[in-house]
Amino acid sequence: MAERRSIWVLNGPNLNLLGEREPGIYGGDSLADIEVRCRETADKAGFDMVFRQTNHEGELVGWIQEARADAAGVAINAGAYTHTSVAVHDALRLLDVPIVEVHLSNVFAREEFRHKSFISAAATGVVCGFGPMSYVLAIDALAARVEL
Ligand code: CA2
Repeated sequence: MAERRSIWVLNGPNLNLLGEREPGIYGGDSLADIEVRCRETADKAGFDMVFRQTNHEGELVGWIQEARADAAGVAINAGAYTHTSVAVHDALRLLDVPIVEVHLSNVFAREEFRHKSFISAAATGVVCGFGPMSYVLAIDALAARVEL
């Protein structure tokens, strides 16, 4: 059987604390719960999954560079770096595969500083506001874009 390709899901700062605070904004699921749903979704679509979280901008940039050699598609919730990071933007620009920007919350219904994203201009598309389902929708969208 041919080796399966991988969808990468990369998560930025503070997302390791999901489920512990602010369930009204981010829902009650932990990141581990979300990972389970992502793995199920990718598996059904015929893909393996790389799922990671970091609180460090440089590590996130390093993982995006690593994804160039392996990923069939990348879903990224860069957390607060969404609104600040030219480095993450530049790294994403170097990817040749589809990219979906993901957010649990509807960033456009929140504070003004969350309306600006450095990720969107480098992404194929954006999913926000659906809680953990944003990740599922992003993976389905990537799978639809990628040839197995
Ligand atoms: O809605 C999203 O997914 C965000 O990317 C989440 C980021 C926020 O900075 C973006 O504007 C939108 C923040 C993640 C913080 O995670 C928390 C986890 C537990 C408790 C509080 C925040």
